[in-house]
Amino acid sequence: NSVRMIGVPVDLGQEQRGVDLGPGALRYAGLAARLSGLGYLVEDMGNLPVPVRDVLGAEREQRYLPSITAVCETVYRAGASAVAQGYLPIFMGGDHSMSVGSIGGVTDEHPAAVIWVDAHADFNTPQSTITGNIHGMALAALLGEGFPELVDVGRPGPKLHASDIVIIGLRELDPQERVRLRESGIMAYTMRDIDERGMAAVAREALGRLAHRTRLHVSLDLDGLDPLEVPGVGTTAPGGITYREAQLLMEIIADSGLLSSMDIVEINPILDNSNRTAKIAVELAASAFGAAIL
Ligand code: DIR
Ligand code: MN
Ligand code: MN
Ligand code: MN
Repeated sequence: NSVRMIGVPVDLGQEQRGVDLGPGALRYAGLAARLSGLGYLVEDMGNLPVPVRDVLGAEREQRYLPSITAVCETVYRAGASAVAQGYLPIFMGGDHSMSVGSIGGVTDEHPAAVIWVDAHADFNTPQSTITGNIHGMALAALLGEGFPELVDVGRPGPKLHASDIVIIGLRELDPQERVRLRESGIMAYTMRDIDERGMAAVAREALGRLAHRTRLHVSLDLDGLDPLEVPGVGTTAPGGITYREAQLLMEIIADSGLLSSMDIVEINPILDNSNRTAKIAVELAASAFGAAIL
């Protein structure tokens, strides 16, 4: 089995500086060595080209939509070719806007289910958004809603059905986004569900709901975890998934044998404490790819 690491240093989907440093943080935290230690052949293809925000002044009022679209097109092609060549791609963000490209790309030939681990639903449209930030619109775009440029990245139209997705760790929604999510039919496991039922029950039920697909993409937004444990994220929401709960989720995902690709997004090393967030992300990726304690 071969893994291909794909760096996507995009910070244009949100306002904080530093999330473009995520791919380096994951490399320094030893992602490649950790996965090769599990027996995978690991190829790091480096970083995809991403425009630097400081030289995109004129695009600011468009929230960098043209550049984000161009980045997502590049990510799409990298993801589609990795899958076509038999690799399991790991997309290292960058902010969550890049998932429009990564999830589009990995579903280029064959559909996949998606587990979206996040404090947020990223289910805004240009009409429902409060911040205007495109990282808060990524999942909506994958379902065919919002900016047509993003909806049509890689191939025209929606990339996922509502029944292909579960969100885990949800705890912060904008008012209109909440209405949209409730009407979408997407299954979301909130922090209350995790508190009441436990992560094991939530993870197993989530996989059961996705059993109509034979491939699984995990989109891991580190702000889904509790900011006390992972301080290196731009939009913190208190009361998140603990490190142990996240480990259990990844271990249960590994047991399914379905994992075919992964995003690791929203790591901001500038806001972090000695690269702790990337180190935790590496441990979670290792578990998702089959590391077991015993
Ligand atoms: C908020 C925050 N719902 C927005 N979203 C974040 O900007 O649309 N997503 N932080 O990860
Ligand atoms: Mn997100
Ligand atoms: Mn988030
Ligand atoms: Mn975010």
